[in-house]
Amino acid sequence: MTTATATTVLDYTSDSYKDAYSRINAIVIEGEREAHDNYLQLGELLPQHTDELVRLAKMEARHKKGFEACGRNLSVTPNMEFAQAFFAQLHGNFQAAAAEGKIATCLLIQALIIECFAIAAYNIYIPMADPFARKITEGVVKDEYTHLNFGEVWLKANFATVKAELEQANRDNLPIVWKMLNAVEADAKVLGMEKDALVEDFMIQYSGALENIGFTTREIMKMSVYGLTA
Ligand code: 6NA
Repeated sequence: MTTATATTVLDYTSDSYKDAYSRINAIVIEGEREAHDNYLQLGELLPQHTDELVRLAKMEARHKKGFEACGRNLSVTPNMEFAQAFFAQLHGNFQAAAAEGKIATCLLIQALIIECFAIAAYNIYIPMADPFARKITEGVVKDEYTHLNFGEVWLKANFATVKAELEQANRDNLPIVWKMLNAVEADAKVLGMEKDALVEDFMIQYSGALENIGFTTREIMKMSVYGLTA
């Protein structure tokens, strides 16, 4: 792979960059907004962890403010309708699971899938970002690892009872991630982010999380295949 620096390839003031940014920036703002709401909802489902989950929710609200500033800095208006449609399926599945009290499914969607998606996206974005957004995103990505860790710790502690539910939740939600990646492939490329790199980073984070929770390598292989059939 060639390693050109972002500043030599990307013009952050061009119409094409700003057009793509209006959707990608909206996705991260909406993602952080929904993550905030999801952690508050998880706090209601897990009364013994409410304080910690409220703290995680507040971090997400701060991230949202940071990414809103990134859009303003480039004079870009985020396309929030696009972003809401982008998250609609995962959002709907989280809401349905929360209504049924399916804590493991909620954690798989928010703390594993969405956090791994965010970590992959932010890791790939940082070297290509404008200097203002780079600083903000570097701060954010550190926090997302602690959110992933919350999910891993709880799911590991409850692994025996939630294993089958997690396998079903993976089957239902991993294909959605590939659809989401396809939907942003062209815009991500304009921002200097390659889909292959996003997929690779996501799978490294996600399979690592499944391993930490207690799944065997063979089980993780089987679970990963569900994404690929989307
Ligand atoms: C949502 C989160 O912080 C970030 C979404 C990025 C696409 O969990």
